[in-house]
Amino acid sequence: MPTNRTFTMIKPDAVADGFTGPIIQQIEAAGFKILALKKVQLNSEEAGKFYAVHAERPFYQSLCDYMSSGAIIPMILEKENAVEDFRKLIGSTNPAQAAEGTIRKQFARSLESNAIHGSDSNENAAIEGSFFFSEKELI
Ligand code: 3AN
Repeated sequence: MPTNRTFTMIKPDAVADGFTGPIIQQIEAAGFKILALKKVQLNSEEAGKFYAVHAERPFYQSLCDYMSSGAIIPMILEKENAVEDFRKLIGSTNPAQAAEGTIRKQFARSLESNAIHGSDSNENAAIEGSFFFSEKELI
């Protein structure tokens, strides 16, 4: 995946709370183009595969339960410097510590139910994006 792309998911808390529209509006207003988007629900095995990198962390099972508890909206986004700029737009992992105006500050419920995911590197953006989308789904 080229370096001007990143991967995101609106998480079950934000979808259930009715924040899909406002979050997408802020993503587009920040200059990101949506290349691919869908609404899906993972089962816990699929969530476990997605978060395999966290398998040894104490919160892993809870994270997998939460991420499979409802619909999510995965997306592939395009913008110059996409990975870094998107991490700034969403704010710190813990919404209590996220900067004012960031998506997590505005819409997240808690550290675990933190509204949105953003890839942390170009390499992970490519891996995570291909978990949900094939190249031909990117328009
Ligand atoms: P980020 O999503 O900001 O890159 P990661 O990759 O460290 O953060 O964590 C992945 C997800 O795991 C977070 N989005 C959050 O839902 C959950 N998580 C991270 N740290 C904790 C924690 N200490 N307790 C509970 N859940 C956590």
